[in-house]
This record gives sequence, structure tokens and C-alpha cells, in this order.
Amino acid sequence: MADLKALADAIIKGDQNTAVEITKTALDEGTPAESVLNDGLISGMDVIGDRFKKNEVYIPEVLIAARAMKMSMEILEPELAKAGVKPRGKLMIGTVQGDLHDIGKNLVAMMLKGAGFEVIDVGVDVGPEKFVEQAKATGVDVVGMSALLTTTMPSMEKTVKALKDAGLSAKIMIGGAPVTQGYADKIGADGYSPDAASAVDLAKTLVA
Ligand code: B1M
Repeated sequence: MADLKALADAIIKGDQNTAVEITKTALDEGTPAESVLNDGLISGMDVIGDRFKKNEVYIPEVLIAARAMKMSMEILEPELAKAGVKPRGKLMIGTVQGDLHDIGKNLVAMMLKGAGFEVIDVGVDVGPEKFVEQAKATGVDVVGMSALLTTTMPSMEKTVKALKDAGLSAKIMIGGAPVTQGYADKIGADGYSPDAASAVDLAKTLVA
């Protein structure tokens, strides 16, 4: 019987070979894909997120864990689809217009995937029109924006306005080093988070 606790431990350690092996064994043995996801992968990523928030692990450890999770997800995804398992929510994320920084955005996207969200990554240098067009086309529950430059923060405000003017009901969350809760309040975003682990908590609240 595949040990899902060992799968969670493999994710925490970033041991992708073991993670993939246990994922395959669990599915071969008939363990429901949803249990493999919740009790193995998400459970491991939850621990990493919590340790990251407490500064007990740093970005490299999170990236390694996320890579192991990604490898296991590639095996699990078709089974989840077959079983009709719905993601926790659908979220779009991009770095705003004029801004090419994507390391933090990618980390947030990986943590969200690890928490069971379907994530549509629209890349960097994304203008308000593209955010609106993509949000309409994909019907996401949440639109996430990242900015690392003080000079590109105003693009967040323009995007919030464009999304609201387009009548979209998706919640909006923002983040990035120069961004604050005060700024989120000022531009009418629904939430701000300072790091990738808190972004997961926020996204869960926004789709609840
Ligand atoms: Co640039 N850069 N950079 N840079 N860069 C900074 C941001 C800067 C602070 C450096 C400095 O001067 N000390 C400064 C900005 C100053 C300011 O405006 N306040 C700066 C500058 C000025 C520039 C250029 C203008 C430099 C130039 O060309 N003259 C230029 C701009 C290019 C452009 O975007 N148009 C530029 C270019 C670059 C590189 C291309 C060389 C490279 C980016 C590579 C890449 O991303 N692919 C780069 C880098 C690497 C940095 C630093 C060194 C590191 C940024 C980073 O990746 N941090 C940075 C200085 C620094 O921070 N020490 C700097 C790690 C990352 C994990 O953290 O992105 O904050 P962060 O993400 C965190 C949180 O913020 C949060 O969660 C993440 C994980 O915990 N978060 C969210 C992020 N997005 C979120 C979204 C959410 C929720 C949370 O919800 C949706």
C-alpha cells in the first residue's frame, strides 16, 4: 500500500524521484487520485508554505519542492480529470505592464498549483486589455497581479479599473516587493499578500 505520508515527505524534501515513484504506485494500487493529491502533494506543499512563512526554509527549498510536486502532478492530472475532480478554484496570474520580473510571480503560481488551484499564467508585461481579455476567455475566479517596480504599480490600478469597467466579477489580488495592503485598498483590489505562502491563504479566502 503506497504511503501518502511518505509522498508528502518526498515533496517537502524536494525528492522528485521518490515523489513520482510513490504517485505511480499509489495510482497503480487504486488509491483515488484525489487522496494522492490531498494527502500527498497538497499536504507536503502546505508544510513547505508554512515553513516558508516562518523563515524556516527559503526560496530554493520552495522551488525544489514545487518541482517535485509538478513532476507528480503530470502523472496525476489525467487521473484527476478522469475522476472529475474539480480544482479548488481557477486563478490567473501575470506581471503587470512594463515589468519583466517573474521570479516571485512564478513562485506564487507554483504554490497555488501545489494548493490545488488551476493556474493560468499570462506571463510578464501584461497590459490591462490582456488581463481583461484573458479573464473573460477563461472565466477565472481570481485575477492575480505582480509588480516589482514602483514605476509599474500604477498599471495595477489601471488593470483593476479595466476589469471592473468590463463588468468582471473575478476577485483581484496583488503582490510584489513594493506593494502594500494600503495600496491594495487604495486601488480597490480585494486583497494583498506579502509572500507566496500567504498568497495561497488569500486565494483560498477569495474563492471561499
Ligand atoms: Co530588477 N529591480 N530591475 N531585475 N530586480 C529590483 C526589483 C530592484 C528592487 C533592485 C534595486 O534597485 N535594489 C529595483 C526596483 C526598484 C523599485 O522600483 N522599487 C529593480 C530595477 C530598478 C530593475 C530595472 C529597472 C534595472 C534597470 O534596467 N535599470 C530593470 C527593469 C526591467 C523591467 O522589468 N522592465 C530590472 C531588471 C531585472 C532583471 C531582468 C535583471 C531581473 C529579473 C529577472 C526575472 O524576474 N526573470 C531582476 C531582478 C532579479 C531583481 C531583484 C534582484 C530580485 C527580484 C526577485 O526576483 N526577488 C530585485 C532586488 C531585490 O529584490 N533584491 C530587483 C525574489 C522574488 C521571489 O521575490 O519578486 O518580491 P518577489 O516575490 C515575492 C513577494 O513579493 C510576493 O511573493 C513572492 C515570493 O514570496 N509576490 C506576490 C510577488 N508577486 C506576488 C503576487 C501576489 C502575491 C504575492 O498575488 C498575485
